[in-house]
Amino acid sequence: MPATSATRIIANGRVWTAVPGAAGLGAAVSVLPLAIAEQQGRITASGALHDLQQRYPGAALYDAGGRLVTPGFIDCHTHIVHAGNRAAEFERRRAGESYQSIAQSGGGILSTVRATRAASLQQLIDTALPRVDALLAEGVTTLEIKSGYGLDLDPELRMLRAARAIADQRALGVATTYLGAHALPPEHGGDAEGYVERLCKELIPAVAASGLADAFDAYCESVAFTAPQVARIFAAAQAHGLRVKLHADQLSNMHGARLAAQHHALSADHLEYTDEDGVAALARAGTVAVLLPGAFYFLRERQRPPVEALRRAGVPMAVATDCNPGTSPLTSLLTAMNLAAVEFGLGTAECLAGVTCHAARALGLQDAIGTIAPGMWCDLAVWNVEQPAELVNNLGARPLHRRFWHGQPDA
Ligand code: DI6
Ligand code: FE
Repeated sequence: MPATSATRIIANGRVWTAVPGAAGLGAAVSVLPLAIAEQQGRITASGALHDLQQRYPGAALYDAGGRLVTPGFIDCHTHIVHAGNRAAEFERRRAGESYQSIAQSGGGILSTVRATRAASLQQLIDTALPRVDALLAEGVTTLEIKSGYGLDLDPELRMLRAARAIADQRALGVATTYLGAHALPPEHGGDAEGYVERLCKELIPAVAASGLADAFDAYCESVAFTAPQVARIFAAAQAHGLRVKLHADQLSNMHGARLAAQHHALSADHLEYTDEDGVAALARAGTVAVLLPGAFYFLRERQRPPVEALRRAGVPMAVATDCNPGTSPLTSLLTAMNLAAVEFGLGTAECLAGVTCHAARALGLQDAIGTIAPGMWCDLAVWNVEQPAELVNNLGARPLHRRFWHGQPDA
């Protein structure tokens, strides 16, 4: 490729990017004065402005004005496509009822299933877009979107189509996940084994064939599916070419982390009740631990994920919103970072890596997004802050100056 064909140089930034796998993420955050060259949406080089201008004469210049530049943020766990709302359940929980008891009385996930099944594709898109826009306004350039509130073939495909449509209508990347094992559909009358059988034989093959799902997810929990059931379901998903993720050990220790690791899952998410064995299994498998402090906060959970053990074992930790109508009605990744810092003790660099390189790994996209390096998509966030710590510290601030997706700045 001729060196003169760079389309843009992002100049005068103070750049933070993680070096995945590097030790000492919890230590000081270093920021380098760097220019970034971009061509056809991808980063081609970074270095001194003078050098890049010599290498790419005629490139357009974008002046970051000395601002902090980070990789675009990645929200790697959301249920942002859904219908209805569950504010009434929030009131019930505040009156003392538990999430589990609300779920067992037909509320919880199943209440969102009823609303989502009744919604059209257009309604699903229209209700999700304001939530998506709130994330974009905080520098998010890639979003994972799960299905799982349809629990039958047509409404699950509709949710996944809505997710793909959102990617067409906004400047962002969307990774879709078929959350086929979220809850037992009501029409199965308590017959979990029957639904597992149907998932393996009928639903997973059909969703995989649709090409609408990039990965598969399950909820391993007392209110959802047991570990042996998830093991069967994962085997079917993998046989159909889908990589797996797991909602693991959120409300109780179901040994979900171990199960996820056994299946070489991309990620195990939540992990409040994960024990040392589970942490060791994640480390061996290279599975990302996705921390979801929004759900922890809204459920007033007391048990914290084993962050120190994860850190010691070198398990990459990501941070996500878990945006969902029941346990985490949260559309702010910056707030999730703040909660991860305050409630779970993550450092600034851990929070930043958690929404960039480690979030990318949780989606299997670490070779394309999440760091600022040649060959990666030029997805960036330019911030009106002096130090990275402000992104974690300043709750409710609106620090984004500009977002770049695939090399293009937002208007
Ligand atoms: N993610 C989930 O999928 C479940 N909890 C969580 O953190 C249930 C979400 C819901 O109640 O709708
Ligand atoms: Fe979730």
